[in-house]
Amino acid sequence: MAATPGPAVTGGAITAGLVPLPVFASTDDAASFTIGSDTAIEVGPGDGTAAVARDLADLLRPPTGYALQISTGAATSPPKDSIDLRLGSGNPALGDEGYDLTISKDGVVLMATKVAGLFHGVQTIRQMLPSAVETRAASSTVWKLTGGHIVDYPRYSYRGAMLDVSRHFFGVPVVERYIDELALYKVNVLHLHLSDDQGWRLAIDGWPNLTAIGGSTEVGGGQGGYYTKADYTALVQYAQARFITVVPEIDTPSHTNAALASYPQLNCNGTSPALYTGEQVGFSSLCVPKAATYTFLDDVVSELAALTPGPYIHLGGDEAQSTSAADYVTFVQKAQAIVEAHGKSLMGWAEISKAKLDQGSVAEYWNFNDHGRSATDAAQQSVKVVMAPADHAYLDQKYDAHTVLGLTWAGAIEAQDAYAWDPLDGGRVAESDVLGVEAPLWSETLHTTADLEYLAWPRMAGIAEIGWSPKAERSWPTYRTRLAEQGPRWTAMGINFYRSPQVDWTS
Ligand code: TNX
Repeated sequence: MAATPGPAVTGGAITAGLVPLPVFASTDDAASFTIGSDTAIEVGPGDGTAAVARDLADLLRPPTGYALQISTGAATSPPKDSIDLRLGSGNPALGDEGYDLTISKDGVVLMATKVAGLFHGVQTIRQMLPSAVETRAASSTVWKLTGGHIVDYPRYSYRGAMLDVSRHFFGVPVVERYIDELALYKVNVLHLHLSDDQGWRLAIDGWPNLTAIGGSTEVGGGQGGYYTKADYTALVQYAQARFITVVPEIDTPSHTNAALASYPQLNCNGTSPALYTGEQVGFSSLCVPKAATYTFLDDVVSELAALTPGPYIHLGGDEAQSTSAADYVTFVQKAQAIVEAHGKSLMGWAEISKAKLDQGSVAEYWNFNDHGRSATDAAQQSVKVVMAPADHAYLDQKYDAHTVLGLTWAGAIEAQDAYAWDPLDGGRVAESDVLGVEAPLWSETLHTTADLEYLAWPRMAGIAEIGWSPKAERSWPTYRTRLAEQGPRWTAMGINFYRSPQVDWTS
């Protein structure tokens, strides 16, 4: 059975519950495989492969009641009542994150070039199983997988979710839960917005007031909070185990009131402002001419770089309305040099393209009111762009006029609005300029996990598919039916998702 270009998006049973849509898929209606108590998980050699096999066994154990045995070493070929996970398919198209999945009556063979591909392939298997697989209680479901073949790999290497933990603080367990949810949709970046006017959320050695003062409140005047270095490291590792890279953001030179309130020397007049718990921003700025500013930034970036295995340090750069244009450019170039001196690349909101950027820096486009100008400016400097246009990708905007949570400045964003766009729309940038996509979830109006989930799902799934699936294969009508299948899955996972009236949820 050969893989045919383009999945059977409407009738192909194998893709019916899959988000994101795979690159190639073919259904074999005559074949299916049912996981039973005797099914073995066989795992080939390679660092990290056994951990993915354990993830699969751990997922299956509670709902199936089966303690599936994992055997290492040579896989039986062809499989015999087994799920085989192995590295080395020989197909270069798979790249670092792709996988090749075959389901026949005898079993499942999942192959990938890298362990990340095996992990993503397991997420596909997960979505092909009945939604009861997500419950933690045993059920008598038949654990049947549709037969067929999938060859799959991402369009973009950066498929991000941003979470604002500054406006309202979210502790480690809340973020870990979100990481688990994101992994199911093959999202591979978690961008943490760790500081803003309303709160500083990461302990930095030598600068204790950042958290003691700057972390002590949040929007609305609540108690705030912050991550210790151990907390942050735990998040980084939790994400890493799910093939998600953390991109930490310290927003500068504006959005810095929490830092300015913590240390008077960071202010041009040497005096700290009061803490701020409102929602309006754009009034604060680090003191660009002062040496103390760069001592501070260097210490912060140095610690962030040491704690962060990923390649990017995000230094914000948005809405610097209280920084002069000349100071802004000076600041971004100094900040870029500091990040590079610590072995990382600068990422920033696309306003940073006003400065001279180095290749390897990344601009994140959000402000659709500039009609793509800032993205184009970045691309013209040979800087890659992450597309997060606020009118499609901002998960903090209301779904419609009745949504209680969220803001409205970028317009209402329904499930279809979050999905039916493409990074290349408007011709702002070329495909080769685009590193990927991201969906930011700002937290001015969010307090709980339930709030966060309500705004994230289903829209986050749409952005995840835009980042992964081939442009030519995507369409709202077919996505809509696959999205509907996520409803029972999210219910089984206890996710408080928004039941968009645009989708015929299957329950
Ligand atoms: C704009 S987008 C901001 C954030 C707000 C958000 C609310 C961007 C780079 N800055 O400070 O939280 O709007 O939607």
